[in-house]
Amino acid sequence: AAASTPRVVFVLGGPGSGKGTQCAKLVDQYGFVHLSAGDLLRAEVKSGSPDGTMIQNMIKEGKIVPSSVTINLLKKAMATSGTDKFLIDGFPRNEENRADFEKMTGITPEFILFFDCPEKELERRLLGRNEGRVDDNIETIRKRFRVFIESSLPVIDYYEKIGKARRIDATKTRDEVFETLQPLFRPFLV
Ligand code: UP5
Ligand code: MG
Repeated sequence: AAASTPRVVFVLGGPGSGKGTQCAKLVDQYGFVHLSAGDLLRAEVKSGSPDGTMIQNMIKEGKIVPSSVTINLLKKAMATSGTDKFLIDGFPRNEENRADFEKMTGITPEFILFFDCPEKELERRLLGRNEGRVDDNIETIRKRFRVFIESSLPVIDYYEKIGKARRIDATKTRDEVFETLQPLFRPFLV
């Protein structure tokens, strides 16, 4: 059978806004495949790939890895997944990411989620997380916040303007946030 065009939802929001947490819940209930761009990049570092050192340095500085690297990882993960419903978490982070993904895959998202949360709460969550991430220290966290505001918010604005952004109040509890997602994802059950 001919492969159908994948259906993609981009899950965006500041560092620690709950993207990974909510994606895990959505996978269980709606049968999406969850692709975290950050997780794919961290796995690439671990695998000892030639790009590994560059990627690790970018993550430590809170900088955005060149589009082609991230998009190739996403494309490979999509191709081997065996499904056609994807939550792409933490990507696109800048205008280059957004435009290159469209060019390299031909895919435009169904909609994007924007997990909105003030920095004070994001900082509290990131410093409370204990997963040994090289970017969960106050110095890198401040850099990630700055990059989010300067590079990632304009991407969210772009989707706002074309009516594709769905703003979610991410300050609520995990279960409350998940409740607010239900009406948006119900159409994917059919
Ligand atoms: N938590 C979650 N929900 C909560 C709630 N409602 N109330 C209270 N606590 C809540 O959650 C963070 C923490 O908060 C957890 O402890 C959780 O239990 C708790 P999580 O779900 O992990 O939030 P998330 O938004 O996924 O945070 P994350 O730190 O993963 O976001 P980032 O966007 O910073 O990280 P990512 O992994 O996407 O990217 C890391 C780096 O990789 C980037 O800085 C960049 O250098 C690089 N990168 C690229 O270059 N390009 C890409 O395309 C992607 C990444
Ligand atoms: Mg995450």
